[in-house]
Amino acid sequence: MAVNNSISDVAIEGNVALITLNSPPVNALSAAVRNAIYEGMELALKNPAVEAIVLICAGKTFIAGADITEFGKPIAGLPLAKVQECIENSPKPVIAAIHGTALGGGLEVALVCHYRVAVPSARCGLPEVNLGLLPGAGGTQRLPRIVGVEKALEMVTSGAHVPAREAHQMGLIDELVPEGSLRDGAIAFARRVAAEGRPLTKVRDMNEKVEAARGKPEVFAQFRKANARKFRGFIAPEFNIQCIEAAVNLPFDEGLARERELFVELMNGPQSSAQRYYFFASRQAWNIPDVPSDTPVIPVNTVGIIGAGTMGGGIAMNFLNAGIPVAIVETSQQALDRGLRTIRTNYENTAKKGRLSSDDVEKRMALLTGSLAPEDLGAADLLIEAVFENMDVKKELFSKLDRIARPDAILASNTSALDLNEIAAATSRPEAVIGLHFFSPANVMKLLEVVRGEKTSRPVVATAMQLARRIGKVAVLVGVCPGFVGNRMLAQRQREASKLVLEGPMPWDVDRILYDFGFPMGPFAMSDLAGLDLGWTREKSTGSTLREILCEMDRRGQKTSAGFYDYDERRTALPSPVVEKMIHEFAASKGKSRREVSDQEILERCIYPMINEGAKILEEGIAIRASDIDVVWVNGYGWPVYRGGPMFYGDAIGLDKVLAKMREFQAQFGDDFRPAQLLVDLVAQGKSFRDL
Ligand code: HSC
Repeated sequence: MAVNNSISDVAIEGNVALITLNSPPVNALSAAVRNAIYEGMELALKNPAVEAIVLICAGKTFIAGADITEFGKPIAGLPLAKVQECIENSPKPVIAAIHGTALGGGLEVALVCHYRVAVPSARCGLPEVNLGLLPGAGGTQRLPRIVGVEKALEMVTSGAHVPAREAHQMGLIDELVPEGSLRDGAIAFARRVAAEGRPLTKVRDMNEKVEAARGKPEVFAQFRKANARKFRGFIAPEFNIQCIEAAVNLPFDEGLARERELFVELMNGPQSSAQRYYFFASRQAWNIPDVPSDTPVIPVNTVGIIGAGTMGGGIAMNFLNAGIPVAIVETSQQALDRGLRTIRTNYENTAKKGRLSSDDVEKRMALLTGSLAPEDLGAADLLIEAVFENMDVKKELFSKLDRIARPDAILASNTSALDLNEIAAATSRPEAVIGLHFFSPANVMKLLEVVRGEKTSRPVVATAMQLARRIGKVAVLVGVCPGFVGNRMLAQRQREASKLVLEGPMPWDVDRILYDFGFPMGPFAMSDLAGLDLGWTREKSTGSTLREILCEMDRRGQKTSAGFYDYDERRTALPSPVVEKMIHEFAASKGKSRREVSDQEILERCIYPMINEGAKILEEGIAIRASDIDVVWVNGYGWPVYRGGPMFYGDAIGLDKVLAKMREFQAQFGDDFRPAQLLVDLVAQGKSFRDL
């Protein structure tokens, strides 16, 4: 007998009922899926021939969680809790058969099943924290009952996807079945459970592990302390911890009620709203309207990199990590040796931390070759230039690469600000030229700005985006303008920060406000880290900016233990009396009288011009959508994801308020604050960036 509708299929295989869910792309628990599970259960329970039930999914994954698109909308269909009760209280054993990922609500459904089997490639996790949430369907109460409090704390606050073998060792999975044999393996397991009359295990009744942790508040205190830096600014990790505490200290049903209460609070709060927005924004960024997914791509099997400096080396590591051979070219043997040595040292340091085997270090290094002859890059499919930022140098290099590279090769520049169209014009194949703006350190930072020149061909764009995915980057397609999206907006913040210290606040005041806002560090700490002498020379220094004066004083940033801050031997940044005095003198020499500037003004002066610049970027078509700008800022500049990104933040404040403040600042401080036409128009129409 078989019953099916478009979402699920119930097949009876002898004494086993197989409920197969089929709701692409990820079998999320939409109203239809919840209803389908319930109906499938009813059918299986009613059938006297059925002695055990298997819940399995078609497609690429087991249930990957609640349907996030339903959040914030009125509830339709059966509540998940009712579906879970039906499974957990079933008089016939229910077995979850897991492949792909059992995530969030998906794992919570598996946890109400009496047993769980999985293929080795499957992964389990409760990633709700990454959406600013907590597992709201009993996950925080059931997980610690199986894996213990420490592991549960780790899992719910990191959102990590635990591989099936590890989950099996933890007791989360009862049996691993061979890859590719999930259906048969699960049916065989179900038959055994039925034949042996194994108990209908309810995780909710397994109290041993939570009782063991009762009366030990220090476990939670230590966990909070150890992770304070990682959790800074986020609300969800703390709420997740409180739920595990509830699992330890309260009876199951009370713990469940506490979990639900905290879930609802998070769901209705601003952080989850921002993080859920970001989830979709980061996926949306891959869609390029005029470059559909069937656009032909150019095979990239080898990469050539020009420049073995910090940037070139970091870029090379991305490809080596993905198993793509890299040839790297430098101008002197010394620079080449240094570059290759740095790459090896980086890998060896990772190996020392246990995150890479020494075998893997050697495998990666074996894919790397160095040379002093650019001609050696003639066979590469993709050539990436990572030399210093000088237009003449880049143009000369590209014209040379044009002569060397294969006719079908892609020529990429890692420029962070220069005009890509001008660089492309130095070649006979501007359609093959693209910008790949990696962020430093290039082997660590997730963001890749893919810069589309006016002549870049669609296959070249499609190839760059696909390649970005292959090397694990978050790619955002941008157009050509000075600084592209990220650095162009950053310049606004830097300008205001520099102006502010001449008006009243000290660098550490400005930094504190931006740090408290959620950035990893403020603009002055960031400048100290990068080095104040980037592009500075003593010969050409005119002492006309704070930065130049600091460099002249040999305060060049962290590397000289002094910059805007003083640094102690542990690199702790300390407010500097020398700098304070120097700023007072400098401001006086410019005729600036100092005033009290409120924290609020510091924040608005730094952030609103960025939002405004984002609007100009959209107006000019440099970014495809406002959410792409947010993806750039979250991944490239440490914008706190719980604030969505600058454009989301602008919408959240209200664009009318941003505009009013920009006008007020314009009247007070001049045209640096001229509002973007798009901002003016959106406000006039009562719209937000999200409506675009
Ligand atoms: C949750 O489960 C809350 C629970 O605790 C229940 C609470 C009940 C509360 C009641 C109490 C009152 N929903 O990533 P991809 C889409 S929260 C909707 O590119 P991959 C995605 O947008 C959830 N859509 O694929 C994309 O759509 P597009 C916890 C979802 O192979 C497409 O699927 N779960 C969705 O690289 C493909 O996605 C998670 O956080 C969802 N849950 O990765 C897991 N998940 O094609 C979130 C995906 O139109 N998902 N989509 O762009 C993931 O991590 C990844 O998607 C996977 C697949 C690893 C599953």
